[in-house]
Amino acid sequence: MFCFQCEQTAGGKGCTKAGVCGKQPDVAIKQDELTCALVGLARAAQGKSTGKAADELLMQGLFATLTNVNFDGSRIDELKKLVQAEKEKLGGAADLDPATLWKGDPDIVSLRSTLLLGVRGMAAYAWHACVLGKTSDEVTSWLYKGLRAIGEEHTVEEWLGLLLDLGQANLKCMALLDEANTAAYGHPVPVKVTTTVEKGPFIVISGHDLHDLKQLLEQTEGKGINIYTHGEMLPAHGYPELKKYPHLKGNFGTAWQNQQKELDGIPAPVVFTTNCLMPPRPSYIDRVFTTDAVGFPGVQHIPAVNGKKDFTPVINKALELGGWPEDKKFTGVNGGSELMTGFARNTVLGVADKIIEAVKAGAIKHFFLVGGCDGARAGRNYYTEFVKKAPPDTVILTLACGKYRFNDLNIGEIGGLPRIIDMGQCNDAYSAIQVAVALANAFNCGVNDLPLTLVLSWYEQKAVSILLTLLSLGLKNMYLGPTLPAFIYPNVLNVLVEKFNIKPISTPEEDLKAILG
Ligand code: FS2
Ligand code: SF4
Repeated sequence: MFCFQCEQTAGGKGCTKAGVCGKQPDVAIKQDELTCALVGLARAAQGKSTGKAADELLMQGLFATLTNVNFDGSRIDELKKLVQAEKEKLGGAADLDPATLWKGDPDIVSLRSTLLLGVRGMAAYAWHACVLGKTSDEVTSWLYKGLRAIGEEHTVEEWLGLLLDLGQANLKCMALLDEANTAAYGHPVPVKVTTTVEKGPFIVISGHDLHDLKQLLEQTEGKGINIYTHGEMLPAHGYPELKKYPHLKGNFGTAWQNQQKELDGIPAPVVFTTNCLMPPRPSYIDRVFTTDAVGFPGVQHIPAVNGKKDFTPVINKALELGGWPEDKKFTGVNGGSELMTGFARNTVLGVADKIIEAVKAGAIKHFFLVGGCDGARAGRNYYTEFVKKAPPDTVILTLACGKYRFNDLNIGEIGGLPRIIDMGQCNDAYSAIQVAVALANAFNCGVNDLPLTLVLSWYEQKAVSILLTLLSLGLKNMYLGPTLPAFIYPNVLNVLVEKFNIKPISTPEEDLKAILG
């Protein structure tokens, strides 16, 4: 096997014996075969109009290969068979040879891999929009185009062009998902979320899929079961059409890498709707359920039948386990017991006047977007320290699961706005981009001229697609950590440094000094 797609890859180079994530070599090889079959499907689709079945399979097949999504070899095989059947319907084409997927001239391998990983990330977002009935020909056809490109020869310049094109396509994809989420559930509003779990039966739901949460809320209504979000599901509390359910009570746990400790022994089932699933320990594997692209051998899967999911097995498990006999208090990683979320673009732009005024009056000197993924690496406390050490006249915008490092901190307010502004999940980077563009317009400058610095943390492939979007928008001077991606080889990194002045994070003190002068 060979896999170097995530931040925790072995030795910072690549997993070759087994995944640090727990992915077994046979599954890694099957995922490569699935990827190559998807390239075949994309080839067969060239110049033809594809149907819903092929398009959805393309998204699901790519989604299943993301880090911490599907560890179940039989499900990967099943997907591959379906892909091959769709390919034949389109007249057939040769698959890519799996032996060539990660091999060749190092610069080309680096560029091609970055494109593939970006396509994987974008497919996940496209799928979330798709389950809410929103698709875009432009977005879907870019997924086919990206996959075809992986099986073609290109010059370095052409690869770089493809990466930036993907960034633009992913911006459209995130816009589509934003439209899907807000059309279905309304615009998020600021909300305080408790970390206390009330006594009695409950269900924990993790991942990014709001549609799954909605179905679970409907099916548990009036059954005496409370629902708690976990990980990237936290921002769901801000959506009016989800928060209206009184049994959506709070948030349990912190970011994904802590799940094996946090889920051990809880008297409740846990549903994983997307990444990030870690191999469940024997002590709680019988309480874990997966849906959608997620899978793990021996874990019960809730399938979608015509888009509908029947969560009865999860509900029965919650009733059987019964929850805790008393309310149970938990805290975030810094000891706080309340998490604030719901500051998506509509809310922030709604107070844009106030923000602009505060900047003009000097009350806000600088904005930081401290966002991205969390992970297990010790160096990730950089982000906690960065937020703690940021001067009181600065505002921290945040999104994705990396925020669990600091989202329970109370670092005060400026002009009635909290200094930590949680804009949502990783895909809500779209919201942050909209806010940055609006601020740039208000100040009559470019986004790079704003008093705004992006301090990003990455872990998996959705972060890759977002990074490409930010580059395609011409954003410069971003800080990236905790380490640079293994698939960005030195020559490619040089290009990114030259063109975009991307910097690896150093220490919070040094970086703050360099940014604020
Ligand atoms: Fe976090 Fe994991 Fe959001 Fe990533 S929960 S690292 O998949 O997509 O962020
Ligand atoms: Fe290794 Fe990450 Fe790939 Fe898992 S997803 S096999 S940890 S590089």
